[in-house]
Amino acid sequence: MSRLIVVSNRVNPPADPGVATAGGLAMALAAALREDKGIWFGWSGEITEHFTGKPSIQKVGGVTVALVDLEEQDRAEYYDGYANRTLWPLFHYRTDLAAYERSFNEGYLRVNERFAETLLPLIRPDDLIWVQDYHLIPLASELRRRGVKNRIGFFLHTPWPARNVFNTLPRHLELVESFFAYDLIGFHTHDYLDAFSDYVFHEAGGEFEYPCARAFGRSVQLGVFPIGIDVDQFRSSLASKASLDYYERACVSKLNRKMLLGVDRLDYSKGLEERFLAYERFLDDNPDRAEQIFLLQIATPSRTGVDAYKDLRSRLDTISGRVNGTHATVDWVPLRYVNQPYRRDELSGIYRAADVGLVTPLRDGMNLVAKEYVAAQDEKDPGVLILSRFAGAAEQMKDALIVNPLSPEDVADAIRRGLDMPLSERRRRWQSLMHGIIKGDVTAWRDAFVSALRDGPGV
Ligand code: ADQ
Repeated sequence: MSRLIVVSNRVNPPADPGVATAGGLAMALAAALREDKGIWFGWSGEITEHFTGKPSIQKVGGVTVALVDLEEQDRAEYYDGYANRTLWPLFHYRTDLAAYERSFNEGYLRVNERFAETLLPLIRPDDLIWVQDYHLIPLASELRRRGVKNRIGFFLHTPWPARNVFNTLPRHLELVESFFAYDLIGFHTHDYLDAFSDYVFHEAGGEFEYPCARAFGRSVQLGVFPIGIDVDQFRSSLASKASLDYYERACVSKLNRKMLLGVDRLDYSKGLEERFLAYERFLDDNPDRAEQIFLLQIATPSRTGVDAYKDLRSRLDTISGRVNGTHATVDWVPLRYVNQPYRRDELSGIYRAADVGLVTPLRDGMNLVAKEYVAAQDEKDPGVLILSRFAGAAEQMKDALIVNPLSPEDVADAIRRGLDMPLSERRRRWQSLMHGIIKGDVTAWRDAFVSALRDGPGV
């Protein structure tokens, strides 16, 4: 039986597979690797003076992980540079924030070569290789250059942007050409797949005949594999002590008010600023709701070394200060803005206590918070999900209240509708959303991708 080799920028199998603090993605990949006796390969997060090309191999939670250290220049150019300051903003339509520096591109290609070099001796002839995300797009072409004939798949966790956004990237054609060294490319949504094939047709002179794109004299299979959450693990975490404690703390602190909830990494793609402004608009326009509601926004800082993230944080501090300064009373804080990180089992209790989940990214590959919010609800009295049309999740979660996050009025209307929604409608919408979440859980996602990679397009 073939082994699975997962390659990602960072490697994070849960140390204890029974504890529900790790992400669903890490749990699902780790489970597959344990079953297949596979390997999870990636950057250790450590910096070394001189790159050695020798991985350190260890077992974590029953999974074999192979880690490689990088040099400081690699971290600066590949990770902070091309991944976080070029591709991330570009793939989220923020060309205004994208830095197009040649050294970043050189660092990106160098690290992909280094990954290939270090991984090569670990590969057996019938292994399946599954590469995760935008950090490692050129990895397959580097492996092919070194003679690897194995089936290699790639999954993109972010959106794939429209052609006229993507082609603002210098050397965009080269990056797309490197995709054609894969056997299979997976996207979260049809929209991203269409945008990719549109690029192949118009910019690369290729063609797309379902399920294969052809260009550069090669062919690659494309597929839509919407990621889900680990529903069973998530639902069972609701019975944990941490979850019950946080549920109770949140309920007690509500003081019979309705709670709106946002949970995000502090990232400009998540639409936090626009969400605060929409909430401010709601408070301005609905003075009769004062003291009856509050918004709890949990936004844990990420990529704190990048200027755009520091700027965002200071703008959010300003808006939240203004909202509370204008609207708060002696015993009511309308916006509770929290930067502290929470564990997943703690979060599940907080989700359950929320009457409205506000998930309004400006762009998001999928957005798992939307699915976790729904999965955490009490089926007898579920809350309402407000979801941005620009999250990949909106392609599946049509029974959420779908909004345009750029329109404060649109979001404010949905808040009003969510707060007033009758129980029968909340239950009907929740049942339909929950059905989709169970059917498309993270195991279904992983199995669908791995079988498609193993079996090929069958044409
Ligand atoms: P992220 O951008 O990190 O992931 P998302 O899918 O929303 O976005 O969250 C991933 C996980 O992080 C969730 O399990 C969530 O519980 C957790 N998380 C988010 N904010 C948190 C917080 N403040 N505190 C604690 N935990 C938090 C990328 C893409 C997404 C895509 C995923 C998976 O950007 O679009 O859905 O990968 O493919």
